[in-house]
Amino acid sequence: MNFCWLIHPSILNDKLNRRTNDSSMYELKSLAISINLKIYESNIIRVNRINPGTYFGKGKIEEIKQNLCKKKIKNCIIIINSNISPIQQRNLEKVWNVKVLDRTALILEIFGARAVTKEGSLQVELAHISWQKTRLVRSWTHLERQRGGRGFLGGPGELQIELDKRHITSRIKRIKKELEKVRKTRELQRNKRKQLYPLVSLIGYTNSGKSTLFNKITGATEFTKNMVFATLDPKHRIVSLSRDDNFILSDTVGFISNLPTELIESFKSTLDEILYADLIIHVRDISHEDYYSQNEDVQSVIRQIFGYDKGEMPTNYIEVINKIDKLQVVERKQLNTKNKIYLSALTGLGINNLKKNIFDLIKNN
Ligand SMILES: Nc1nc2c(ncn2[C@@H]2O[C@H](COP(=O)(O)OP(=O)(O)OP(=O)(O)O)[C@@H](O)[C@H]2O)c(=O)[nH]1
Ligand SMILES: [Mg+2]
Repeated sequence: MNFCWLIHPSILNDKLNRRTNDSSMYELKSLAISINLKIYESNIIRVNRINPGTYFGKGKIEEIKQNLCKKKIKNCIIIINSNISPIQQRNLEKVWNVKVLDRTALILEIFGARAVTKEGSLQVELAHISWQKTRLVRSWTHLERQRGGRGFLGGPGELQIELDKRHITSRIKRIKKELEKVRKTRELQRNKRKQLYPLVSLIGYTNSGKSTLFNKITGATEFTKNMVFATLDPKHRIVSLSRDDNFILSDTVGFISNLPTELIESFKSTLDEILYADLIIHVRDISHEDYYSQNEDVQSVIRQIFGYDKGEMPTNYIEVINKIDKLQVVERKQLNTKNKIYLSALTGLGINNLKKNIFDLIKNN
């Protein structure tokens, strides 16, 4: 069992962060738990100014060191909910004498643990080594070994990438080539499916209920769990209303705030599901404290995929407002419109209405 110590830096005047410290910490905890890390300690630390060499100030670093020494914690990983530079990472590891990971490394690790198919594994590896490469550039002369990402949990024989930049570049090239093949096959399959039936893609923040909705609509039994990034590879199923009314529903990978750009880049073939969909359904969790900021995060990834400017959204896009069973009955304002449907994927409340809407929308497309 690996222990971790979670630190959420609350940065003074951080205008980009729309979440409360508590909800950021809650999310960080669910990320750590999702790869079986046992949380030893969690702190929200105020950071007035980011120190370029060590991220935190001297006092804080010393305080954490004392705490680590006092409790004789050895196999502990400190996870910082921000992006830290390789130099900051190295310096902190030196003082604390434990492994230090940042948010991107943790997300890459989770994706690595979830990858099942060859395509999924290739995509994760590409994301990981692309990220490693950017870190090599910045501290090439200092870093003898690269760590983080895949396999940091492993004991002896753990998979550490020790390739130099040249090797990484050629590996990136090879993976891209392989992924391009997969992408072409996928494109062929998609075209075949498209000739058959329209494609409807479910997207949304991780844990918003996409797979639960997918199962409810299709009768499938895909893995759903109160766990971030439960789904990595897209799944497809045909949904029929009548002989002439059919569509293909796809369930995709969930999004998260500050998703590493390397992941978005690497998951291109998976994200094509969204790009080529006849209808995009954004599944939102209305019971979540960050309901609004999650929406902004998802919309910003969609814009990135489509290459759109701020404020612009695809026209074939609707929202499903999920988990209304968690609201008080009086709160369940059933303000269904053509583009916004309130339902509960868990209980099935409102599902038939959604199905009907999907058929109407794709018919009039
Ligand atoms: N109460 C309630 N819980 C729901 C509802 N829909 C989904 N859930 C729960 O939310 C959790 C996440 O559901 P998933 O369907 O796995 O979510 P997802 O969006 O596929 O998550 P990722 O694959 O991680 O992106 C599970 O515990 C579900 O049981 C709902 O309508 N009501
Ligand atoms: Mg899922």
